[in-house]
Amino acid sequence: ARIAPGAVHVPDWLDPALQHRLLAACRAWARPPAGLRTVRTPGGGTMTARQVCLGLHWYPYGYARTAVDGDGAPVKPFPAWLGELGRRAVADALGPEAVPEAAYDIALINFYDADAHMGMHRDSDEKSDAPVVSLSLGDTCVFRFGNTETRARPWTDVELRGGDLFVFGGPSRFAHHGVPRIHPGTAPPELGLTGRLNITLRVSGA
Ligand code: MD3
Ligand code: FE
Repeated sequence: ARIAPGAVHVPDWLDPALQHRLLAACRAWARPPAGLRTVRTPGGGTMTARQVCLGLHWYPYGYARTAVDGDGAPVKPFPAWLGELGRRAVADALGPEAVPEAAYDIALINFYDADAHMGMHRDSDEKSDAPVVSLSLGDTCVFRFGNTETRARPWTDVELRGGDLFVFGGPSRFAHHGVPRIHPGTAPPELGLTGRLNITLRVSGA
């Protein structure tokens, strides 16, 4: 479904085998070095969703080659198969003409437990307007898609379920968005994941 120009939600895009493969890969990426860490915000707070990065390490607000607010180790590489998955996702959601020329080279993976959330923000640290690909696993969440100008209303709330794809390109690439809440216990039981996991694929433009 098209939520806004360039913002397309494709429910159930990941088949169960791909969900299992992605979950197993995320569990391996979450291990040290440069594994899962708590993101520290410049004001001295911490984000409730924990994160692991591939390709480049995101920290508020920039990218680095090492896990600067983690253990300082070099960031794990971004695998080619994940980039291919990203290109297929964009082609399916927006059409082949929207697939970027540049390769996907960053993954940010967020782990949400029952109480985690993410405040309204824009993603503007990439030097590219290539579409962002979002893949969800596990618990359903409320995803809030806002507007480009302000963090405030108007916004649209959408339920994102495990297996869903969302692509944000064109005029939606720099829209505000957030995750106000998780619905605990809604993950498909056969996956073996407690909580929610979101993988975003990005082009750094670097
Ligand atoms: C719209 N993640 O990692 S995914 C993030 O579910 C982030 O973990 C949320 O916001 C999550 O920055 C939301 C959907 C999403 C991701 C990136 C976007 C929407 C976006 C970038 C631009 C516009
Ligand atoms: Fe974001």
